[in-house]
Amino acid sequence: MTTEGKYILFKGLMVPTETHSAESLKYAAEFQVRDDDVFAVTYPKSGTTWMQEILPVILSGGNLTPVQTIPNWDRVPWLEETRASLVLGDRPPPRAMVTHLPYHLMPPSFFTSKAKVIYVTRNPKDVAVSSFHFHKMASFLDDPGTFDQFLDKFLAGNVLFGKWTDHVKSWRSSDLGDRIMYIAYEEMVEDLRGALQRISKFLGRDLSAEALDLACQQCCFDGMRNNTMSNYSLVPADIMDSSKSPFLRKGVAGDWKNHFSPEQEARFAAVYKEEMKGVACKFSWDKD
Ligand code: PPS
Repeated sequence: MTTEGKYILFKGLMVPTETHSAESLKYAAEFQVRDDDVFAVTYPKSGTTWMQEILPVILSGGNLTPVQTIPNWDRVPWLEETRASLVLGDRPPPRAMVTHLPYHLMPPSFFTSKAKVIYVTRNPKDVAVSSFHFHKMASFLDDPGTFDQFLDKFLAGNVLFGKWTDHVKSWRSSDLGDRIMYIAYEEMVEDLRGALQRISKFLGRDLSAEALDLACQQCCFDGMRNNTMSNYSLVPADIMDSSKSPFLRKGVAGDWKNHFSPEQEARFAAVYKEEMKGVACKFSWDKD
């Protein structure tokens, strides 16, 4: 089912037709997950592209060639997007993928596999701000209107992949034991080297101090902004217009403070409080 041609509804979730099709969603639903597959799972605008840079470097023990020569969407494809079937077929293990799917929409083979998951969470207020700017620069998405109008849509879940709270809750209540590692975007901003070490340990990779230094230079915000394979400059301006807002826009924690009015903050807080009721885990932004 399509909404104004720009989106397909997948199990009630809006996904863009620019990068998804009925076939790609079927491919994801029937995907045969292998035990050595690695998934980075994110709600949109929470650090997906960042993980597309980090995973190949760590999984290869520090080899920077893949991230410097292969576009992010092919090097670590989205499971549900059209590129996946084209690039994953004959890829040797370990296969790294990203996905925005909520837990219950992962393919059946995922649940019986030993595939590892890194779930990246970001302050939802910063997610809303990042998404607002993304909607301005991406012609395949609806015009966001004013920030106030976009915030209403975001809180109602009338945005890509539905509500932030539903996504986060689905993965927090997953039953994956030590197959899943949780990390916050804010932790990665604060201490990238420490984050890379945590991720390496989780994936059973041991990077030398020198390899870690190089990985930090490659995966930091400026490193990625200068990497044509990761900064979306390969995408034509009529699809993604960086002059309106670069994809790698600010890369900071707390930019919401430059966008939210006190009234918007209160509106957001009321919805967040209600929908996160009963969620045991506390996030760093819960004290904001
Ligand atoms: S998408 O469309 O879902 O794939 O977007 P996603 O990649 O998840 O999120 C984009 C935001 O992540 C920021 N980003 C980074 N921040 C800090 N350091 C690094 N290395 C980095 N790489 C990506 C990117 O700038 C977007 O956030 P904003 O706040 O808009 O800058």
